[in-house]
Amino acid sequence: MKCRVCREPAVIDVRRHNANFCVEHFLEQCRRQVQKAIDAFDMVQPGERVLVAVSGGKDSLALWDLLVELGHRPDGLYIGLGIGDYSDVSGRHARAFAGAKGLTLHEVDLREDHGFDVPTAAAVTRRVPCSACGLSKRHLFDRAARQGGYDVVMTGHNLDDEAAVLFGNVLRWQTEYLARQLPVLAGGNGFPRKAKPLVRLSERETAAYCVLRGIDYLVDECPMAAGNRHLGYKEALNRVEEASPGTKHDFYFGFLERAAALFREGSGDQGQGLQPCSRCGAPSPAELCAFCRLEERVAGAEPVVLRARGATGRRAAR
Ligand code: Q46
Ligand code: ZN
Ligand code: ZN
Repeated sequence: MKCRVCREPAVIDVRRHNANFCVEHFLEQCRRQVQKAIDAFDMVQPGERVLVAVSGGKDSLALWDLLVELGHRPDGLYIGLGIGDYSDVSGRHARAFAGAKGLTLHEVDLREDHGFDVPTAAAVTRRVPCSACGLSKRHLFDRAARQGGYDVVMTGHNLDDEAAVLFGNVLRWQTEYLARQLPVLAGGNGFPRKAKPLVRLSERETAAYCVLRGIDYLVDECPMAAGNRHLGYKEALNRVEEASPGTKHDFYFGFLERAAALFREGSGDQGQGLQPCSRCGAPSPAELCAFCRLEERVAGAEPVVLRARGATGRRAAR
């Protein structure tokens, strides 16, 4: 197996590009794919301030590193979700990376700063954990960007993530979601621009990037992801990709090129017709925003403690 570029021994094959790469040229390929996504979708302009959503996993750390390599000076934001060891370890990876690179990492802790955590919110609301978790993350990233003067929030969603979400949205013809499933969402009305510069890289490639760059990341999946439909969609697409390399890419980028505009009419902007939340000031369709409603509902509830993978227990309220 030889590198496509230099013919030296290769360390990775990328079947969808029908190519093998040595370390140097694989890293170059990753940088090139991210730059291509940034340019194609106008994700960031020179001089703009970038905030990276950092979870401590491979995708967000690869993204942060790649942006620095490409000449940006992005800050990171880590949100402590209170998901047991998973959160403790992920926070350590995020801090270690920031410390080693001399980068600024902002932190918000749901339990300390807002009086609840994801397992408790899931128990109180009786909904899947990803629901309160996603709502909290969106709210807190938007708020950090607003308060910190950041122009764009970047997240580490990769090609596998986006293809799986698209697959789920198509299966149910969720046209509102399809209208907003873009690698970049314009900002405005109190919201920062949102961008996903890793859409041209697969999960396997972001993992390989971290290993080859010596970046330590949290390998474990979130213990609360069980039952998340997207995992099933990912597995299904992986089987198709295995039999026919390039399918995920064609599915996702074919959607962007040929179908996305059909769903988009009047829904490209975030937050039209919203008013400031009376409690936190975030743009909101109601007097209280969804995050403040969640916080009011969950704060003070008996905290749920994750004992082991997937198992939950309760501890006395503080
Ligand atoms: S952290 Fe949160 Fe994810 Fe865990 S609870 Fe779901 S959304 S799976 S990226
Ligand atoms: Zn090479
Ligand atoms: Zn609010």
